[in-house]
Amino acid sequence: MALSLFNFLIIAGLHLFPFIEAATVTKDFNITWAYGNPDGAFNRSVIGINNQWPIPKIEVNKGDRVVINVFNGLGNVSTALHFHGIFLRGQTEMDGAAGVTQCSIPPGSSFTYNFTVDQPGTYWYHSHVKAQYPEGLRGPFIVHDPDMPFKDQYDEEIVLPLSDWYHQMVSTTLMSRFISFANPTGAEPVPDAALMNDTQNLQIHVQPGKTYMFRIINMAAFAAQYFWIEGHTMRVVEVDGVYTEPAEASMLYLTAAQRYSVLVTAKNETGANFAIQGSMDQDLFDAVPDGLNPNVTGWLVYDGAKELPKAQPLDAFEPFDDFGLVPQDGEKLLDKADYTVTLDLKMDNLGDGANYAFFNDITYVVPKVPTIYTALTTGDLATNPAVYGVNTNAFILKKDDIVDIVVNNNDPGKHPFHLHGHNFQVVSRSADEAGPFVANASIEAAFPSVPMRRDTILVRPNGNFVLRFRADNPGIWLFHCHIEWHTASGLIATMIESPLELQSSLTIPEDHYAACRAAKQPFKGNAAGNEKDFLDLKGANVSPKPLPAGFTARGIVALVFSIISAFLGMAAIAWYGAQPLGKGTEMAARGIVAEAGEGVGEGEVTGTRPVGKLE
Ligand SMILES: *[C@@H]1O[C@H](CO)[C@@H](O)[C@H](O)[C@H]1NC(C)=O
Ligand SMILES: *[C@@H]1O[C@H](CO)[C@@H](O)[C@H](O)[C@H]1NC(C)=O
Ligand SMILES: *[C@@H]1O[C@H](CO)[C@@H](O)[C@H](O)[C@H]1NC(C)=O
Ligand SMILES: *[C@@H]1O[C@H](CO)[C@@H](O)[C@H](O)[C@H]1NC(C)=O
Ligand SMILES: *[C@@H]1O[C@H](CO)[C@@H](O)[C@H](O)[C@H]1NC(C)=O
Ligand SMILES: *[C@@H]1O[C@H](CO)[C@@H](O)[C@H](O)[C@H]1NC(C)=O
Ligand SMILES: *[C@@H]1O[C@H](CO)[C@@H](O)[C@H](O)[C@H]1NC(C)=O
Ligand SMILES: *[C@@H]1O[C@H](CO)[C@@H](O)[C@H](O)[C@H]1NC(C)=O
Ligand SMILES: [Cu+2]
Repeated sequence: MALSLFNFLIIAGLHLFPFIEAATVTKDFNITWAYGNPDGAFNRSVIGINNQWPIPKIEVNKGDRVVINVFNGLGNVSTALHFHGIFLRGQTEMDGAAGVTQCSIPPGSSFTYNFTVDQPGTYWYHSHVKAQYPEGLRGPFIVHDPDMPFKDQYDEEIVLPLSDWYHQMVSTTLMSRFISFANPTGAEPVPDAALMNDTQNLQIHVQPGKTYMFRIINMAAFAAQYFWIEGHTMRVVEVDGVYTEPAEASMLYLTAAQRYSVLVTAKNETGANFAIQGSMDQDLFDAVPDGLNPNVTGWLVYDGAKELPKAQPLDAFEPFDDFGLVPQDGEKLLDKADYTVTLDLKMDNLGDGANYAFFNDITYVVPKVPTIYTALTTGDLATNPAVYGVNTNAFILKKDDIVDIVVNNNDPGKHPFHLHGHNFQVVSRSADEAGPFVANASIEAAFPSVPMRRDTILVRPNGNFVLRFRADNPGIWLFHCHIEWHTASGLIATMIESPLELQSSLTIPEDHYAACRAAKQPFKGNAAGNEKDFLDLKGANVSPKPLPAGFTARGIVALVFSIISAFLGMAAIAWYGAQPLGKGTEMAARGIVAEAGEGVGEGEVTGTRPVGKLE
């Protein structure tokens, strides 16, 4: 009786409200190399889709099913797509994190992402293979909502992605320079330009008196941007997919991966046009190269015949503080945490002389077996973090526990952290230089009663934050810095949420395993691929060994400097001798590097890298 009444209601509902029936949005994406020159200064290879770059915006309605048939047409590199901010409830295998929720898709292979979207808002999608999205494989992912609470308050919407941009290849050239004994301080490559909608000098034509909703997305590899529109104020109504009580802002600060929707009402007069300015946060850059233009300028154009004014110089940036935003749904501060994950962040050198990023003294190294497959194939031991390997920073979350993630930033840099599979309440965030978070009654009493929720949050230099969420989405979810350089140098932890439930609820589509087979990657057993003894991690992927005691970054700099002068010396000899580097010179180079290697961490600097470059 109850069941048939229920069925009746469902059927009646579908008939009465046919428009609530969800659609399936299908895309065929051939991921291919293309060319791009978005700042007009350098034409480079970029990663496009169907031979086009910029890649298409994905637009769906809340409730839709999304089917993306990916073919890796790149020929020389593997790939995978992640849908940033989409919860994928019950669909963790579609999260696209290579080495975590799937094997990366090798050239010539296909892979179908197939998932439903039950949340509205502004998101983006991007490659989640090491350092690949900065080559251009990133674009907006917009989820429209018929019940959008502010829909009567604006006339049109405009998707406005911001980004930084590099001229050199990020995943190859710049990455090998970044994680290198020749860069012991870990200085990140500085972008060559800032972009707005993957171009510069963008003109947005507006009509007097109309209100526009701008969906602003920072798709950067590295740089946060300040963003403002001269002569106009913005009303923030969404932050990372969460509607907010409207909040006035004259300037935003968007870290890599953050999004805001803002309402902007056009003036009634058409007498002038106004600069829209994005400006990269140069605090992030160790050294600002001469001639760098950190800005990207566009215009709100009221009258195409009038001038496009230059942006006014500013003495200081005073962005809106996101911490005070109040979610429109009024979700209250969750109860005190059942489980706290404390992550102490530092940057340091390892025995290969390169600089790495660490949580709790462990730098992330992608496991041999993607973590999801370890969770599915290690039986009851899937609740033991050891099976996921020593370099994955694995934390096991229990079903429906309230979880706090505390990050203590023991580094003078700013880092934007992102959690997959969830958004989180930001219950505490310190100022610069506050040191580690220490709980006490007064600080807990000061937690906001309705905290801001979002999926990407900045931790300030030598500061801390506390994030809170309910572990109600069984899955494998990364928590990582969204500066792609730091993701690559290991600033990642893995949240293993309800692994036993995953074992009974997940079905992995056959093409996921086919990608592993094509990539010759194991998909059973612990992180090392051991299918018999799950606690035996022999052969697992691990980080380089630590530096011997007493070695410092400063020591490495001195060492590297002496090696470089030796190379320069040899190059000069070769040059004056009008000879290419001959066998003798190369042997000499090997000798010098091997000598250096003995100093740095048990001969781990073997000279293969520097000599390889000479050859
Ligand atoms: C970039 O160079 C390629 C190869 O030379 C050329 O085919 C393409 O048209 C150029 N693209 C742009 C955007 O300038
Ligand atoms: C994908 O694009 C590449 C390069 O243009 C082409 O060689 C390949 O046939 C395409 N594959 C599919 C499945 O469309
Ligand atoms: C792959 O091919 C692209 C386009 O030809 C090239 O720019 C890139 O350097 C290659 N990458 C690797 C890892 O070989
Ligand atoms: C997507 O998943 C749904 C639900 O599992 C299934 O019915 C459908 O056939 C799948 N579509 C494709 C193209 O794989
Ligand atoms: C941004 O660029 C896309 C093409 O890549 C275009 O369709 C869209 O209209 C542009 N947006 C704005 C605000 O100009
Ligand atoms: C523009 O004109 C409308 C209608 O006359 C008025 O309500 C509104 O306040 C004006 N806006 C501004 C910014 O002056
Ligand atoms: C970048 O923009 C800011 C704000 O408009 C301005 O103060 C600064 O001088 C600009 N920098 C350059 C190099 O143009
Ligand atoms: C509690 O912590 C806050 C923030 O660190 C600090 O300012 C305050 O002095 C502490 N209060 C007590 C009673 O320890
Ligand atoms: Cu970082």
